[in-house]
Amino acid sequence: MPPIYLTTPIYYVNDKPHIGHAYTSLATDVLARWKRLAGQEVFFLTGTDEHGQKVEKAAQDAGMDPQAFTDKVSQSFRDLAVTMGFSNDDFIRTTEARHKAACTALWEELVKRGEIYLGAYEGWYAVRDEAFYGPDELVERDGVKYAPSGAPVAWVKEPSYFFRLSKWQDWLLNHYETHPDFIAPASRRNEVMSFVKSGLQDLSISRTSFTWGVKVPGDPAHVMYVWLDALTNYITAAGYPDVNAERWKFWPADVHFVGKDIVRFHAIYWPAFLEAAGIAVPRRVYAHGWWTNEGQKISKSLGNVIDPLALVEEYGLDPVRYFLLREVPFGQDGDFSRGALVRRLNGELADALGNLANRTLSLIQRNCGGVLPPAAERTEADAALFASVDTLVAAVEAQLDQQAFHLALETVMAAVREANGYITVQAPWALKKTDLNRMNAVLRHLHTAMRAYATVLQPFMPGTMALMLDQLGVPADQRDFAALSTPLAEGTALPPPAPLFRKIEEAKA
Ligand code: ME8
Repeated sequence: MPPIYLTTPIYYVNDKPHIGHAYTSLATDVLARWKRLAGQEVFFLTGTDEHGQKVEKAAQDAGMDPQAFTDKVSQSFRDLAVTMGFSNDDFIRTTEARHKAACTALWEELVKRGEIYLGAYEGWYAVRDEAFYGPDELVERDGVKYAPSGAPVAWVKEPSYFFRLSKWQDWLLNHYETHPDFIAPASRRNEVMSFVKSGLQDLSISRTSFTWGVKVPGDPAHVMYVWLDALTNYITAAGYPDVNAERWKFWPADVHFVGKDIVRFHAIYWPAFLEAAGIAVPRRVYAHGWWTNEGQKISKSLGNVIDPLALVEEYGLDPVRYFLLREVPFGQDGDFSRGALVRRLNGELADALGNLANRTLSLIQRNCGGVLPPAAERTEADAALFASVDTLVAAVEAQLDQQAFHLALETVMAAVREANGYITVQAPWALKKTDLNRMNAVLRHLHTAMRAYATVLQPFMPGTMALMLDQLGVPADQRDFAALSTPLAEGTALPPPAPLFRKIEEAKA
């Protein structure tokens, strides 16, 4: 199986992480964990974007030297990764020497190929987005001009190097046509294509009005445009410019996970830079939607920023991980509501999944001496249960390969509901007196089903599913997808079950 490379955006260190940052990295983490369980070699990268005017200004506002400031804030993103259970293989910072070397090498390659020229930039710039905008994209309110993102823009005039982006317009359009999976979901693909069709201008890729960035080789009065610097992180971590590096085998990236706010940079500038430098372009850019908080835009000024650490503290890590990917179709905007989180936690995790495990495992304790009953024949009455169990890995994988995390979880939950129906109808507790063999068979079948559910849910809820697999007596080295085809040995001793999820009173939500 080919190795797989998954990335998150590298986050600006102008402020501490919030739920939006946790969300993108969580999705990436789930896919990375899934592919490892499927036996693939995975490289999962995240990190921080530390240069540019926005970060420089945040450091000044904090009265700190920019490097000391970025050291501090970058650490809070690393702490978030630990708290959220992210399994990233590397954490890149754009202030690292390896990254400056990669940016320098890429710049030199572009110069060598005649893709960069010196000129002067005159136009609108939004520091908050670190982006240039055309006059037709702006709206004016109270004498201030704003970008479509809501960020105020200012007029900038300075000498600048340019990248010949306009030259790549037709190549880009052809690439989108011939690689229909390159940008997802479809709404974003359409948006990007119509933007490119409307005409691309050459891109200003250096600045002279501040110094916090990677210096342009041979012209240190210029620092590189922060987006050229930032996007390069994805090849830095794979070893660029050393194409003999161990990690270069991972390039091109399989999926760049991003939010919809930064799709333009990833789906237009990035493939153009790479193609112009003779480097393979990534396979896919997936731009997910935007979270609001109880119906409101999340913003510092509204004081409604959701701190992922506080949420985890309150509800536990795995319910939060589950909720974020379950509640909202990946790719669409979604609203964060505590009530919705509590309903998912109580209804699906505690009641449907947790109770199923608890009931079945308690019966095995009481009626089977705490020992796994032997593998049993499947009867007609077991067919519906196994119809979903036997196809679960393939069905969930097909959805995850489309980044349809919500559908993947719906598939697992539909299977769990099937098992809940099965236990009610089969009523193994009543079989104790009437048909001991059938009771054993039903409990064994439920055990097999739950092993499958817990195995496929590991990427979403690693900690709790490890506990569930412990309770199911599944050895630690038999928890990948391939191991599902080998039944557990008859007579495996199962520990006494304990509740997997704690219900929350709705009133407290
Ligand atoms: O753009 N809902 O960094 P950034 C969902 N440094 N996702 C959200 C969100 C929300 N309300 N808020 C943020 C940058 N995100 C650049 C990226 S990559 C080479 C450079 C997530 O700190 C989402 O993934 O502004 C979004 O794209 C990203 O955080 C922006 O993070």
